[in-house]
Amino acid sequence: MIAKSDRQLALWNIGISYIAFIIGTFCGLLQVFIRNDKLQLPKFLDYYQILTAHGVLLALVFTTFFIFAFLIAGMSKTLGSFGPRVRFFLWLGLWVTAIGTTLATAMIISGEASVLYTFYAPLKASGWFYVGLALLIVGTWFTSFALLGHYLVWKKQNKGKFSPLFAYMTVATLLLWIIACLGVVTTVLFQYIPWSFGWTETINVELSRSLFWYFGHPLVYFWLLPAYMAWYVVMPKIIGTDVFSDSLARFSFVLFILFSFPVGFHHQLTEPGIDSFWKFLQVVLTFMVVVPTLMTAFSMFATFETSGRKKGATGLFGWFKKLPWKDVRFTSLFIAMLFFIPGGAGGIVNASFQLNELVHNTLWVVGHFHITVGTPVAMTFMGVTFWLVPYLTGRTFPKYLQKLAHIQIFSWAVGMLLMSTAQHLLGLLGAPRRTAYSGYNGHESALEWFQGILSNHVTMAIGGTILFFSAMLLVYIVANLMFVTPKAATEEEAVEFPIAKSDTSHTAKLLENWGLWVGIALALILMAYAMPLTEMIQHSPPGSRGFIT
Ligand code: HAS
Ligand code: CU
Repeated sequence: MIAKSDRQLALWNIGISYIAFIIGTFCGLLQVFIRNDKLQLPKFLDYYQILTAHGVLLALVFTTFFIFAFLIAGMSKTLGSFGPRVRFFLWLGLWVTAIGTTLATAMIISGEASVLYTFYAPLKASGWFYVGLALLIVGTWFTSFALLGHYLVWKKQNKGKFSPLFAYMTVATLLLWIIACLGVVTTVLFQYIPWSFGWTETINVELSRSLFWYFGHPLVYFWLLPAYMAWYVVMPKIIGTDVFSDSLARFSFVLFILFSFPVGFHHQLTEPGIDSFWKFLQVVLTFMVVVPTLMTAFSMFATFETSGRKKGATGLFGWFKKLPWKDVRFTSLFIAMLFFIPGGAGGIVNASFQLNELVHNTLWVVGHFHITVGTPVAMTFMGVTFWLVPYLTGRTFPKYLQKLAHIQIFSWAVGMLLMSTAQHLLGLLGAPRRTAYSGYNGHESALEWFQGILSNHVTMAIGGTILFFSAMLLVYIVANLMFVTPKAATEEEAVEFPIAKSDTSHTAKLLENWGLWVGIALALILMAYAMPLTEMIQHSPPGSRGFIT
């Protein structure tokens, strides 16, 4: 069991993440109904406001706080408890992030920041929204540097040793986050804040979007990598085996540091002002960043098979039956992985220069991110919640709650399957995203426009409703694990933090040479971005004064 103060830090982070989850999922429910023309919002709310709250609270706030809770608990678990200085900065980071979040959310709720979670210029929010975002990032930096400091102290005390796999992966994730934030911090501080407070009249739109996506793509891997940590480090322990290959796991994380950045243009393929050569280069590099995911998929199947064979499985697929299907910690992660197969495949479609023309700015993309971040990542976090919260509170996870957890996981899967399939199909048929009204094509409303069984806004709404039910069930489970279930009286009752053994005897020393990997990453960033960003500044058209919805 880790130190009490470390547990409190992690619990506060989880608590805030689930508050954001409650509000965010409620806005999601409103969303599918507005899309369906079934609901008139009260006068003081509008579509873009709700959509902004949904995206910011779930994609940015829920994920970030949950991720830091997981990393904090795991770093304390694998490297020992935090010293006073590290602990101070972890608390400071928590509060600064929370204040930034509150400020940004207040601006959204008061209708001063209906700019969606990508806050694309020329949409303009109140300056305080951007200040809130800046504080949010600064807060996460305090936390990130504190955790890196904790790692450095451990390194000093354990000269020549490999860091435990969990800590290694944490460092990789934090480096990715810090380098990614440089882009968004630059645009928020030097473009959005001066513009929104009226110190400058106009904004260079293309530059702001490019700096955003320089951040926005690695952001999706900042969500994904902690889920991969659970897959690589936690999953083998749950199914009774060791990490399949320590060096493969570490190398896949290194590849994410290298290739997550020089690819942001794959979100801007339809935008003018970027020479197609640079788009093409970044599209090619996007296909490079698929490699570490395929390595992960290989490694996972190998883990399942090794575990199954240990338990006596024979034949090609005999191991499948030996997996612990009744253990919700396993089932949640397994379903999460399954969703990533179509999710990632859709990503390949998006990233293909020509196919992107068809799907860009349609509901297809919304379908894509609900089966990447909305299921593989989110469901992995749910699976982690089921043991992390009772581990931190010292409470039990009784059988009846485990049953509910199974229902929660399955209902999320069913809801998401319906909603995202409908979204993908509607997108292919041309239903736009990021817009309240989709009744064009000669029809009065979207209801007349799409009449298929799956290509239907009603199917999407049914899926969304099931998801909301599932989300509330999850909140009920979390509240119980935090405050209600009995404290574990014996060792057996206590819930563990599952960490699998990882054999470092064949791992290359080079893998922990962070300077080298960050250096190569920076070189790739320069190669992909230096020229096009310079061109955007030199040949910028007159900037935009902005629009307020
Ligand atoms: Fe994405 C848009 C490309 C992964 C999240 N993505 C988004 C947005 C979000 C997001 C939030 O290139 C919307 C942003 C916005 O609001 O505008 N994405 C990719 C690619 C990958 C990818 C190439 N995305 C993710 C992950 C996310 C995420 C992960 C969150 C966690 N994405 C794009 C592109 C766009 C985009 C374009 C812009 C679209 C536009 O026009 O706006 C890759 O990382 C995916 C790699 C994964 C795989 C799948 C793994 C395969 C496995 C199969 C092995 C299994 C086997 C067994 C062989 C390639 C595991 C077979 C079994 C059977 C049952 C058949
Ligand atoms: Cu991307």
